[in-house]
Amino acid sequence: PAVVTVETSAFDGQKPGTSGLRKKTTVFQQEHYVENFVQATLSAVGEDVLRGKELVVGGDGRFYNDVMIQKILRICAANGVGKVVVGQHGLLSTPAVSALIRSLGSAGGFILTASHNPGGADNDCGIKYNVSNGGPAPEGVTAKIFDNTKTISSYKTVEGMADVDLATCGVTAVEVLDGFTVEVVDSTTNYVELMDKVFDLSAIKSLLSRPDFEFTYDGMHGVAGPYARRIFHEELGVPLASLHNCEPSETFGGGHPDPNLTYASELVARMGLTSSGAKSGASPDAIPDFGAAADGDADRNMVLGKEFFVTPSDSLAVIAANANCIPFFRDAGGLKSVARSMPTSAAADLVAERNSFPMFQVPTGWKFFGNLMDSGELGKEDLTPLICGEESFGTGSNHIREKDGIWAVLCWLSILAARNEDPAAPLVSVEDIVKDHWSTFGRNYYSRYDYENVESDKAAKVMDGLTAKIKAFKEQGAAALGMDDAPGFEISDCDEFEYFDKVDGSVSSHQGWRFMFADGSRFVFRLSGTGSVGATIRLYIEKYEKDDIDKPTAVALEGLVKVALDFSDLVALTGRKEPTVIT
Ligand code: VG1
Ligand code: CO
Repeated sequence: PAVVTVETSAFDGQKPGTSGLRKKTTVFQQEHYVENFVQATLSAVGEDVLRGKELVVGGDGRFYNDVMIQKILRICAANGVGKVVVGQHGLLSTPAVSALIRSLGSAGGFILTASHNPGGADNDCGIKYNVSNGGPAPEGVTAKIFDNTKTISSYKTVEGMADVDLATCGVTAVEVLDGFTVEVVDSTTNYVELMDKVFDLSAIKSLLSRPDFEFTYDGMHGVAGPYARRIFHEELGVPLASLHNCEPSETFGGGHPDPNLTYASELVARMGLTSSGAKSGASPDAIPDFGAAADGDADRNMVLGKEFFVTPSDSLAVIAANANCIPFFRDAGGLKSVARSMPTSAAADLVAERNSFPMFQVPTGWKFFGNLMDSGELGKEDLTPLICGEESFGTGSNHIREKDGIWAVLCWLSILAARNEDPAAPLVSVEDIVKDHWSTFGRNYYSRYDYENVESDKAAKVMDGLTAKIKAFKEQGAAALGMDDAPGFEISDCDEFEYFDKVDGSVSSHQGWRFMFADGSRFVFRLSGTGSVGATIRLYIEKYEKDDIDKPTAVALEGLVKVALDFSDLVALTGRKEPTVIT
């Protein structure tokens, strides 16, 4: 095999979004497309940093990942990388990559996933690059990658290098440059060892063996499946029949591997709910006590109780409030801080306030949490242990530098185990735990409306209108907003969210249009950064009630939703009467 330099020309639009580069599979299949992006990434990280070093590579098993992995191996070899560690069959979940980079001390890693976007020849592919702390490449690195993609004229690869067998664990050596090796490792072992350190698995096992507690999991045909089988079945004794869709599929079984009330419909129905979160009327006896699902790359989680949906924002708050049930936090002397993305509800803020620890609000996307977690190492105040989360079904902590779907489920099982220590007492349910939480802290009614695949120019019109309103408010006050026909809803402040990262001094602007009301309610508009066609508009709606905690969410938020839609003129400007998904 010989290193060769291949001439290429730049592709438009290779800009990493909220979480890596995501495009239609056919876009990735263009000649040189993957090579350009991978070379641009390695060049951005720097040959000096990578020479002789190790990288981790794996993905969620979607269509075309196998081809991309072999391309990455060749380009890494040609660029002087010393070793690449690959998950068996090319499979590694996003949290498992983060964990592997950290435990091996690797320089970084590539994750082949478009996460919750559907897969297959007609759907999406994606590539993410994570850095040596195990977290997504920060803004500085992704900006450099994008710059490189615009000027690239050649890339290095290896000619005559056979495809590496990814089916068998072991080391393959390739005679190229100073020697290059590929090690195929079991996809789950390292991650399972970490979970064993973070949690008291024997306490969880006792809970799961209670005859009155039934657990179910839906891997959504993504990469969560192998981890679920190893942990829930082999370690914790859950019968395989309770683990659904846990065989990774190139097309996610033709489904949309996004764990929410709409796309995880099979699990939602099994838990006795409809896609609006209402009870379906199924017989409670036949409904499991706990259900959860993951997205394609297993960093997201949805948690359900019997006939009960836990909103991700509430889940974050409940986990934070009960962190001492989990050895990882308890042994470190308890939680030190909480962080959430801006659109996530303020439920976690209330937990932080009561416990007098700091709360951080960052832009959407996991990369912003990493600096907070590493603040101690960066010479600032150590904020760990830290729990963080997003309204988009993402929760995690500083055990790694990504959100972690299976970890979140184990957190909930730990809390349930702690509340159900007496095997003879009646079961304390997921619903009981959340309702207790609300009665202590009040309830942040919360909902997100997604308008997917809106024509980009129409979406831009909606956002331009909101920008103009913010400007009018700043210059002339609330009277300029023309909200006289919405009595009781006076906007007390509005802005475009901007984040100043105290740890590295970077500033991220235009991170969402926020409209706040005097009673703490708010609505927020944002454009998604993970779609592959057109634009997705997200509308986030939140209303806090201290005592009135028993209403259906749709009822509690009805007025506010109407105000937000009228205010933005979204329906007229986009022609969309209904959102694609409500979560
Ligand atoms: C979405 C979510 C965001 C999440 C991101 C990546 O981004 O809103 O909270 O971090 O997906 O998650 P956006 O820009 O489409 O709103 V994943 O599991 O898709 O890597
Ligand atoms: Co994901």
